[in-house]
Amino acid sequence: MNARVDPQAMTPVNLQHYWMPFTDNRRFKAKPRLIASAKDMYFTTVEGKQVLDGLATLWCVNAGHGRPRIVEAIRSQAGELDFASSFALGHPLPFRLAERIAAIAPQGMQQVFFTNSGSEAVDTALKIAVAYHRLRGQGTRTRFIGRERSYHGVNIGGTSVGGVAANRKAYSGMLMPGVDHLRHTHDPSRNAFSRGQPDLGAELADELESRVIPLHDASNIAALIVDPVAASGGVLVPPKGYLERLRDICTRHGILLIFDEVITGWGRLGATFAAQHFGIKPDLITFAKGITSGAVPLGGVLVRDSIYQTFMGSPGSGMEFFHGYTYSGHPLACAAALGALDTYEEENLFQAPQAKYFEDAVHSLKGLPNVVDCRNLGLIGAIELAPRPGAAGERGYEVFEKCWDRGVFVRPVGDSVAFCPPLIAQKKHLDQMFGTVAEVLKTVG
Ligand code: PXG
Repeated sequence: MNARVDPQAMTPVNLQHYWMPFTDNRRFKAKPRLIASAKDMYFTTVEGKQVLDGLATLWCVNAGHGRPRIVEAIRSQAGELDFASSFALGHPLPFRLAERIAAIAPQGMQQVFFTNSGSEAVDTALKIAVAYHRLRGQGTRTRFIGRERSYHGVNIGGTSVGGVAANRKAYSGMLMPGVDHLRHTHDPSRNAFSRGQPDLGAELADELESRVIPLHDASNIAALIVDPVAASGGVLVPPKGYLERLRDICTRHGILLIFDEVITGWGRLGATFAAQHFGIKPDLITFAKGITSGAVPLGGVLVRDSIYQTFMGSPGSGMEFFHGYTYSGHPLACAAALGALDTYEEENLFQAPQAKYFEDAVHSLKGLPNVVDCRNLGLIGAIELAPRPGAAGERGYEVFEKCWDRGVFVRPVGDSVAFCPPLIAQKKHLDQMFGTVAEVLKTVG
């Protein structure tokens, strides 16, 4: 509903008891930002203010808010079948959804395991990798390689392979053993203001073969996991040829390659998955977020057919994979996903129609105060600001707050500011978004 909210009609909200995730609770509760409703590209706050959603909320509302097919699918499913489990029982929806996903997934990756979130998808993919090697008589392959500044969710597996230092610090002693990390690919000294993929840095992939594999031995390594574009790490676009080299090295050493496509999936780069955009075949793809356009939690893992067949060919009878969530394949989530896929398809949204206009808009911010980098791919991008001496992150946060006050929502990532609008964004929305950011940058010292 896009109707203006009457603040008088709202019950006052007690902010005390909800412990908000990944939030500076004290700062937020001192100056709350509460959304009452949302439609298409805009939030309406409880005060009745319209705010343009420049981040698909949390990199997920790819079809925009309140889209009729998704809303209707959830409504009618709730009245038909609220819940049936998928543990040795079933209902048609996850089968239908998996078939639908298989039809648009990379060739040879036609099997889908459902979870409720991206974090669960990541931990599921890690387990599939280890169990797969074990079934093939390679039970020593239990180590994982991640990458600095990559984000793979908050469960123990994902935190361990993740490379965002702040997310790991408090949990250092409880993380999974046997994990190593590649260095990240961000190099503004060579690649600042690249449009699309940077030209330089493919050789950064080589340390996998020259340093990491020799250190642990390939026979002990299960998989490498990377997010093709590291989004919440600051929108780091991979250099040309880098992902291809990773694929090649993994193949030569029998190491599985996991693409974490929780953000890059579902049209963000102008294809269903980044794997298709880059023309690279990983062995496993994790997804979540955009599959339902954020309307109901749902995640999953797309699995290479031969990996699935290894499980199905395992000796004896009985369960092939000791893993699953109560709500794997939940009817409401599957219904929302089918509604979202209908919307994406009918409106050709996986082509990210405004990607070129978006690229020009991101790079139009070059030259404004403190802007030291602009980067983009598909419909995701960021600018990077020089940090204030002794106050890293403050400048980025100020831009975020001032944009919000002027009716545009963007996300600070340290001193970077990230942009990830819904795929339905039109030129006029991008004009409003980047016009506001430009105006704000001129006021931030
Ligand atoms: N992998 C990637 C690549 C993600 O971006 C997850 C896994 C975990 O998904 P769930 O559904 O468990 O949250 C994500 C999630 C941020 C931010 O600050 C980004 C995410 C989550 C929370 C905050 O940008 N991405």
